[in-house]
Order: sequence, then structure tokens, then C-alpha cells
Amino acid sequence: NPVRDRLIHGLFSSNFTWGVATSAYQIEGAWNEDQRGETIWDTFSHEPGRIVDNANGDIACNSYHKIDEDVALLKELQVKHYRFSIAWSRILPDGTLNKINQAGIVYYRRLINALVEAEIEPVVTLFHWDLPQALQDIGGWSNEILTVYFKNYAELCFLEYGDWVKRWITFNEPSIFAKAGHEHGVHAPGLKHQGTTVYRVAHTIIKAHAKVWHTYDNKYRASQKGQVGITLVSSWAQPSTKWQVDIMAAERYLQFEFGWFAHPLMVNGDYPSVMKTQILEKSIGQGLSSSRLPSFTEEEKVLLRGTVDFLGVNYYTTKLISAWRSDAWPPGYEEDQDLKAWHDESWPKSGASWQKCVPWGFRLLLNWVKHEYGNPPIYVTETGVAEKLNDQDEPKLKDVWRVQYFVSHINELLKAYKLDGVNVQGFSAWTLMDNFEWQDGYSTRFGLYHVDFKSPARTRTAKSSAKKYNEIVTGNGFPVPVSKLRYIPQFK
Ligand code: GBH
Repeated sequence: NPVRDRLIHGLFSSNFTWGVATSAYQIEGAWNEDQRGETIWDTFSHEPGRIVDNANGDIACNSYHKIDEDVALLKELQVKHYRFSIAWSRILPDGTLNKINQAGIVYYRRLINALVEAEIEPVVTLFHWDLPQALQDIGGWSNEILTVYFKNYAELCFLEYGDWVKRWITFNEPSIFAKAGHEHGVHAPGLKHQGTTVYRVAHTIIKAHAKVWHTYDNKYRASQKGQVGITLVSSWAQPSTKWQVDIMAAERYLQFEFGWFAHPLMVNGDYPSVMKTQILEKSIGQGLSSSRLPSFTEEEKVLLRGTVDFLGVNYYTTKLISAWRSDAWPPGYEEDQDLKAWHDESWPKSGASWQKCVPWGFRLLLNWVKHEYGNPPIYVTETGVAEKLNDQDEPKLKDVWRVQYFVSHINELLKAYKLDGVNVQGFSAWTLMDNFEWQDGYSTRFGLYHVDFKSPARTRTAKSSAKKYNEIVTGNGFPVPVSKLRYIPQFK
């Protein structure tokens, strides 16, 4: 579509913040050093057969020992912020205040100091999926008590780092954590509890987020003057036809993925009504006496709503959606939605089967979020593109497809900002450097920098995309007309 895909030029606002993102388990390594407690990802990746090539994050990018090197890359990119996550078990080995691990406290203090010194704002995610194993042992996020343990952990972080950290993200993509870890079993903790645990885990996470927001609001906001948000992800859901049933199915997809968390926290303290009706109906159909979707009490609803200072949005791909009545038994998270989701085969491929490159879907998702939640302040906390690369392969430093991915997607972001009035205040590229890509191990890469995982030095080398990103960052967008983009896919 020549009109839709045309690139515009122009700048983001002068206080727009550019950055890159990483997460602790994916980069730090040092899994058993300095009293770090084990996490569900240590357990999961140490179990043969879970991860491609039986890889794990034991060493990863070795960032635990490479603060200066990593900060040097950030300086080279000239980003204004760095989004990283704190490993809960590095500072609280069993997840609770039973033991505070000073070595862990010191590591993040050193990282934050190095960033502040370099005039790079630290943006901290408190939970990027690496739950302390000791907390999984008592039931993980299915156990309500985790709201208290998470609050205690967050409060310790506010006390230790709140003078420097002004933007806190409680959870990264809780929908993925809940589904992949408890419904599909492809992420830690590897459970396949169809249609039940997924909703209970999310229920606790929603309450834990609100508890942490209130703690910050009551005790720290006045002195620290920061903000607490959450990062949610969704594919854009494009109705496959103009029929009303398919339009409604696409809306269901977005509500089940994004509204699941955003609706209770940003609208009215409760789940989207379409989730409540769908899951109740399916549950009754199974012979259950109540819905598999838990419900919030009236007091809880009051505590939940209005607890998002800024919304983190991650976007990776788009799906075509059609209505499709599912009678699979027993129904799970997917069946509860009564729809089919797939990729258009003509969309450019990435190096991962789950990702097709669809820049226009990014703009549409941002517009949906704007209208659904009353134009909240948005930070795009991740987008990026997968590349297949095995250890023995030569690095592909001229990553033209990634250059094009970022140009086209950031251009859609610019359209959302300038033409559609979406209140977008920042952007983080996923990711600083190649790292442990969860169940794909090191076979799938997203980095602006290549990492040599064969070398003990874990040498980082800039790809073409790092240079292009630096150009976009220093130009604050696209100051001059962008030449027409001919999309060269990574794979035909
Ligand atoms: C993000 O999730 C994560 O926040 C980040 O840690 C990660 O490295 C990055 O994306 C790249 O993946 O193979 O069918 O099980 C993005 C959403 C959802 C994408 C789960 C991969 C796996 C689909 N992710 N999906 S499947």
C-alpha cells in the first residue's frame, strides 16, 4: 500500500527520550556468583530439552562483569536512557527480606552510578520473568502472598535506588509470562495448566502492581518524584475481513492480550467485559460452577484503577484475525477467545517464525491504545527484529533488514505522534546486544551489537543497525526526507 507505507519526515518532541532495553537473565550471567539466589529460569534452562541447544543464561553476555563495557556501548549510541531489569534474587536470594544480599545491591548501584555519570537515565524493570525459585516453590504467582513479597522487594529498590531512578516498570509483558510459563509451558516455570493457572497468575500480578504503585505513591513519590508504570505487549490484531464478526474477534484478541491488564489498572478496576463473558460461558460449558477467570472484590477494584503513571508498550508483529467458534475441550486461554490468528504470508519474514515485519500495525496498535485508555503517556519500551544466527556462523554485521525494520517502525511511531496525536514520550530499541533469547537460546538474535558467545570475552561488535539507530537518536527522528524504503527481507 503506497500511501500507508510512505515515510514521513519530522522530529519527535525535544524531551522525547531514546534508549535501548535489556533484561537481567538475558544478559547478566554470573548465575551463581556473589550469593545470587536461583531463579525459575536457572531451573528451567538447566533442564535438558527445554531450550534450543540446551543453552542457558549461566554466562550470557557476562554483563555482571562488564558494566563499563556496556555503558561504553550506550555512550556510543548516544541514548538518553537505558532500560534494564533488576534480578530480584540477586538482592533477595529467596525473594523475601529474610536475607538482603549486599553484593547484589552494590552491583546495581555501580551500574546506576555509571549510567548517571554518563548522563544516561536508568529506567528499571522490577520483574522481567526471573522469579526467585524459592517463591516458585511456594506456588509462584498463583500464591497471593507474592503481592507482599513483590511489594517488599520493590520498596527495597525504591529505598536503595530511588534517588537516581525516576521511572519504574513493575512488570514486563505479564501476558507472555502468564501464558508461556503456565499455559504453554515453553517458558519457566514450564507449566501446562490449560485455562486455569494463567488467569490466577495474572490476577496476582495485577494486584501486586497496584500494591507497588500505592506504596510508591504514599511513601516515595513526594521525595523521589518519579513514576511507576507497567509494560504490556500485543500484536496488532487486524480483522481479516470487513465483516462485523471478524472486527469483533480482533477486538477480543486485543482485550484478551492487552486489556487483560490495562483495563483493571487504567479503566475501572475490572477485567474487560468481553473476557468475563467469554470465560464464564466456556467455564459453565465445561461443567464448572464458576468462571476460571477470578474476580476482584469491590475494595480491590478501587485499589487497582488509576495505578499507571505511564504505559510501556512493546510491539513486535501483527496478526490477521477471524471469528472462529472453538469447541476444543478442555478450553484454555486460546479457546476462550473464539478466534483464529495468523500471519499474512506476503508480509516480510524475520528470523523467528512468530514474527513478520508489519510496521503499519505498530501505528494502529498505538492508536488503539490511545483511544481505549484516554491518550495516556506512552513509552515504547521494546520493539526489534529477530535474526537467526548460530554460534558457528559468521556474524551478520550488515543487518540491512534490521536497519529497515527500525527505520520503518520508528517512522510509524512518528506518524502516530505527529499525525494522530498519540502521547508517546520515549522509545527503547530491543535490544542493546545479542543475548539469551529465552527458549531459543542464542540461536535467535535481536542485538544492535553482535556478541561473540564463543569467546570468553563475549566481544561486542556494532552492527549497521547500531549506526543507524545512533543517527535516528541524534537527529531526534527524521530531520530530512527519508529515501524510499525498498524492504529487503532477511529471508525470501
Ligand atoms: C519480548 O517479548 C521480551 O520482553 C524480550 O525479553 C524478548 O527478548 C523479546 O521480546 C524478543 O522475543 O515461539 O510461539 O512460543 C516479545 C513477545 C512473545 C515474542 C512470545 C516471542 C514466542 C512465541 N514474545 N513469543 S512462540
